[in-house]
Order: sequence, then structure tokens, then C-alpha cells
Amino acid sequence: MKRSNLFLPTLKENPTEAKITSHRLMLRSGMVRQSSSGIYSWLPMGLKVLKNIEKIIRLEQDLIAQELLMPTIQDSEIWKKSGRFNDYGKEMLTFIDRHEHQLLYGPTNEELITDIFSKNIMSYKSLPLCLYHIQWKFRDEIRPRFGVMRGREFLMKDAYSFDISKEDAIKCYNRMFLSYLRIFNKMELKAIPVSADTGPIGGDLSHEFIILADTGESEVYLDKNILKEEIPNINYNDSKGISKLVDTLTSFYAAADDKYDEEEYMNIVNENNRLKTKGIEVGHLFYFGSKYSIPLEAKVNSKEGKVVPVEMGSYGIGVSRLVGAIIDAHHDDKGICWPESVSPFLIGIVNLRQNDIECSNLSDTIYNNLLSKDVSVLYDDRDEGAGIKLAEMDLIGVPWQIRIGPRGIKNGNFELLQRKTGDITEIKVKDMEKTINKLL
Ligand code: 5CA
Repeated sequence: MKRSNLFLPTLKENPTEAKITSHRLMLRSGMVRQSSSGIYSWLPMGLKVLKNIEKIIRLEQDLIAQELLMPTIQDSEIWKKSGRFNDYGKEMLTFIDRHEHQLLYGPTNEELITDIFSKNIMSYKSLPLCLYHIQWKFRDEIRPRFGVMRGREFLMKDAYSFDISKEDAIKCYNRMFLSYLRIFNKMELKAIPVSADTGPIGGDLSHEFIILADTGESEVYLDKNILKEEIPNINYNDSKGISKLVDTLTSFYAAADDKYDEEEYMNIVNENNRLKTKGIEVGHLFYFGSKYSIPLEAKVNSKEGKVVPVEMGSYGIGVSRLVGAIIDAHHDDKGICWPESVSPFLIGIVNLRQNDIECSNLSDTIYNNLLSKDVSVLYDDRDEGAGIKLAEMDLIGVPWQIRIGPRGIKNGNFELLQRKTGDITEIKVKDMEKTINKLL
């Protein structure tokens, strides 16, 4: 993509409405624009990141679940059946259609997926079943804030599992646990599973996945040793291995403020290992048994010939929130430093002297070479000063910058800068091919 063609309205000044780094940087780097409180338009740059995050989630979730797509608008009847229509309160946006029928904009999908299940699955033979979708949600949050971190409209990956027994349901819960560790790891985030309250979703087993960040809304109390744990290479069929991993990770003290017990914390965790900090909740697992399958009649014929309600769980990831969480974890005073896996572009080319024929020729050659290799590349071909171009490339956080200027060209060189470390390497033009191949 040539910068001259890209819709990228960057801001030089910090917008006053933005209170935290990720919100400031998302506005300044032209990723989003607010349309009303807690509701955002995603501009091309922001949408690219959102899609890359979705891609990582899909690759990992497809190994243990099937993707479908449910609508954003739901019928209020199923919510009346589950009893949550009144419980959810003012956070739920409801409205009446022209036939006087009450609808709502889904804040989550337990009811709808359970209804689909109950109308289509009759036998234990169809289990286990795990389904997910990536869809916009609406919650009329009392205080939307921090940009996409706490929005009213936000993108969520939500998965739902159906099993014949509690034992099988826990196996699925544990597979999700591993899947979440891998997903966040691929985004270069250290996500910590903490035991959590189940809130309006319900149930008696729940973990939140928290990224440590000063701007986080959740208070967390940890045993520092949990930070040292690595994710082992386990197969999703190895339920024993996965269960051992979950047991190990959940054996460390890690609790959000709603589950925190001071006496327990002081007794269990040695003083040197205590860490009270803030975090961003990027994922949440719930096991809730038959809370929805009983009222919505999601029952199957068991092996023994009985009709039994299925055991369920639900598993959410805040897809749009993750964009902000990744920026909070990966930035410096110049701007964003995207991990390669989610970056809108892998390589940026900065032509430092637009009117110099040699600079333009080399920039064009490298650009075309990268395009032919299908590399996502942003080429700043505008007639702007070098300072402006370099500052913008730093702000938008492309992981590798190729800088082409008259001084380097005289010696047959261009520069390669790694955004994250700031390291600059002089590359001989004749080694261009080799260098590019190393980055891919
Ligand atoms: N149905 C369950 C799991 S599928 C559920 O709704 N869980 S949740 O309420 O915890 O939401 C799942 C994830 O969505 C959260 O972990 C969080 O990352 C994200 N999320 C929740 N509310 C918001 C919001 N207002 N803005 C942005 N992301 C949010």
C-alpha cells in the first residue's frame, strides 16, 4: 500500500478526551474514531489489526471448536425463558419492532446458542460439541471509557460448549484454558489466569485472563511465581497433560478483587512473592452446568436411555479490547511497537528524499519486490520532509522500517530499523534480497 493512497488521518497532538496511552495512540495513529459514547468506527489501520487478531483466534479455536455466526439482534423471548431478561437490567439495549415485538441487541449469546442446540440436537451421540462466533455485542455500560477498552459496542469471540457429563465439560474448559494461553502468547501478551466471580453469566467455576497493565480496571493479587511459567507443547487430545497444566497454573495464588481474601493471601503467599497490581481482562471462561440447558430445554437422550440436560460452559475473548491491551503492552514514547503477528504492515518503506531520482528508484524497486512476495508493506511515497515521515512511521508502529536516503545510496546502502529495539543496520543494496527473505 502506498501511503499517498491510504486513508490514515493521524493526529499530531494528544487528543484531550483520551486518558490512557492505548486510547491516545489509537486516535493519533488513525485507527478509530468515536461516533458516540463507547461506539467507534474502525478506520483501515485499526481494522487491519482487528482482523489479524481475529485470524490468530480462529487458527487456535478451530482446533477445538467450530465457527458459526449468530445475529447481533435477538428475540427477548429466550431471555425471558432463562430468567435473565430482568436480571440483566439497564445494560441491555431493548427495542420494539413494527409488529410490537420486543427485540434486543445481544450483550452475550448463551440463550441463543442454547436455543439453537435444543432445536437441532437430540442425542448424546452428537456430543461433545463446541461452537463459537466472532460478533459485535452491545452493553449499555454506565461508564464507557478508555476508548475500545470499555466500549458499549465491542467485538467478542464467544464460544459455547455442550457435554453429556460434568467431567467432559471440564475437559472442554481445560482445552479452552490452553487455547487462551496460546492465543495471547501469539500476540506477545503475558496473560495470567485468575479465579474470578461469575457475575451475570453465572456458574461456579470461572477464570479471567488478565494482562498486567497500570491502566487496567481490575485489581489483581498474585504469587509472582506464576509469571515464570512457560506454556508447554501439549496436544489438545492429551486431556491428562492439559489438566496437569491447568492444575499447575491454578495452584499459584492469583485472584481478582472480587475473589480476593486478604487472610488467605497473607497465609499462602510468602511476602517476597506477593504482587498487587492492575490488569486488563482480555478473556473469561465459565462453567455453569445446566443453568441454561434446563430452562431452555437443551436435553439429549443419554446412553442409558434417559433424557438429560446438557452440561455447558461459555468462553469469551474481548477482540476489540485486545487492540488496546496490545498497545498498552507494546509502545514507547514515540508510539506503538506492534508485535509482528498483529501489525497492520510488516514492513514500512520511508523514502527520505522524495525528489531524488535514485532514492525513488530504489524505494520503488524494494516496494515492488515486497509486493511480489505478498508481504504487507506500507510505502511512504509522499512529498513530505524526512522528519514527518519518520515520526509517523514510528507512531503507527510498523515492526521493520526500510529507510532510503541520498547519503546511504552514495555508499550503496539503505537502513533497516527494528521498531521495538531501535536497532539500525546498514544494508548493502546488493544484499537486499537476502535481508528481506530473513524478515519473512
Ligand atoms: N458469555 C460470556 C463468555 S462467552 C461473556 O460474556 N463473558 S464476559 O462478560 O466476561 O465478556 C467476555 C470478554 O469480553 C471479557 O473478558 C472482555 O475482554 C470483553 N468485554 C466485556 N465487556 C466489554 C466492554 N464493555 N468493552 C470491551 N470489551 C468487553
